[in-house]
Amino acid sequence: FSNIFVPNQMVRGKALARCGLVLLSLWLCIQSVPISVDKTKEKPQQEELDPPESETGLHYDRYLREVIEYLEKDPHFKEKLKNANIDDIKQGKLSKELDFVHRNFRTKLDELKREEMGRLRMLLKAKNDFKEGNGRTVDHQALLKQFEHLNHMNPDTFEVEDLDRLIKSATKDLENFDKDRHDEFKRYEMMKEHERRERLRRMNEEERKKEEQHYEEMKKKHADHPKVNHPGSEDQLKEVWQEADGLDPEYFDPKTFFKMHDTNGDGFFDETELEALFTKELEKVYNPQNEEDDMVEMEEERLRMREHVMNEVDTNKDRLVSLSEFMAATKKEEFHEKDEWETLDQNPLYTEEELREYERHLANAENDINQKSVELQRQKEELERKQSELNAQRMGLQQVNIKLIIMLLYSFIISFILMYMNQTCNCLVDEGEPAHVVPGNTQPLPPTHQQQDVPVPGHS
Ligand SMILES: [Ca+2]
Ligand SMILES: [Ca+2]
Repeated sequence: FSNIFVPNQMVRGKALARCGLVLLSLWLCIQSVPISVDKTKEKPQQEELDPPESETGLHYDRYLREVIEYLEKDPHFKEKLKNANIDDIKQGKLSKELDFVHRNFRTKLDELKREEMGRLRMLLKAKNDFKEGNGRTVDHQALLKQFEHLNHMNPDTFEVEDLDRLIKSATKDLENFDKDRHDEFKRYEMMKEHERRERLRRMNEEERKKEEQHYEEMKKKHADHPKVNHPGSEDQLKEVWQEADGLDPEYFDPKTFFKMHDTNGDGFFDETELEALFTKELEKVYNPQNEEDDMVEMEEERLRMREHVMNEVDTNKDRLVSLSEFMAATKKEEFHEKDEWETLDQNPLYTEEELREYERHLANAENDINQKSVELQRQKEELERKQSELNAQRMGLQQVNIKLIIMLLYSFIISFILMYMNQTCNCLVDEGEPAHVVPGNTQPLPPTHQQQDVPVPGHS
């Protein structure tokens, strides 16, 4: 029994050991599979889970989006926005910050405008040189380089008409800056009103009554100010002459006034120089310390004043007031008129219909954001679901791995036991046990195992 058993056990032991090795390599293979899966799948998931920049949840998204480019460069507002929660924003707590942003918007436009004004001045000088017969000294290539967006111009021919076209184009650009500022201001006012109404809507009746009363009081307080002189009128200029320049109004002289306030001495009043003349008038209406005075409105008022004077005085429409244009204006009848300037709060800036349209626009923008937010939420949940599926798979694989390791250990233990038993059997055979020829073994048996030595029954 044991003669047949031993070699069989050895074969099985070897087979089990081989099987163990196969299982071991199988286990190693399986172990490496989930790792490679995770590496390829986890990265895009992480990227998709990051909320995109547009998901601000802001109530006044459109308004903000328009100025967001400036904000990105503005660490002050960026910090404020980062630390504000959505309720704060919806309750209009950021509106003060938006005023600040609005000023930035205007400053940016002003900067662009100054550049444009500089180019306009270059053109005017070139035109003047042409008129005086110095056309050959004009570097028209350099001038054209300033107006690369006007590629319809032929750089080979360059006449006074070309300069006129360039001036017209530059002037149009400048008009656009003013128009942008007006539009921006209108939106600003509509947003302010919209925010106010939203705030009222959230209040109880008592709070609302109090708030409305306060609003009316502030409006009255704002409207209560000294007479604002008509911009460009004798009274207005005399006030500057007296209060800013410290001169006696009895000796008011327009030509001296012009020379004093042409601060860059180029012989023209440009827009900035003109606007500076209105500061005295504006200070009568606007004080940055007062709750009821909005300094954004003050700048809009300044713009209106300058536009008014330009319309009246700049007869050749080059957006500059020459000394002769100025002197001509002081000789007109209107120059001596004493009527009061109507400030912007005296006339409605927008109709109720325009406000409703603007609010619809805001609501649509908010709706878009909400939809995006819902979609993102859905995507996030989907990703989380996939993630948990992956985790479950990984857990399952780990359990399989543990089972395989146990099996492997078993197989090693069994093969070890078998090998031990095999050795024990061999020892017993060596001590005189009869042995049979091992099947397949062609080796001659040792002499002690010769057949004649073995007693055969029936042969004595
Ligand atoms: Ca000037
Ligand atoms: Ca002019």
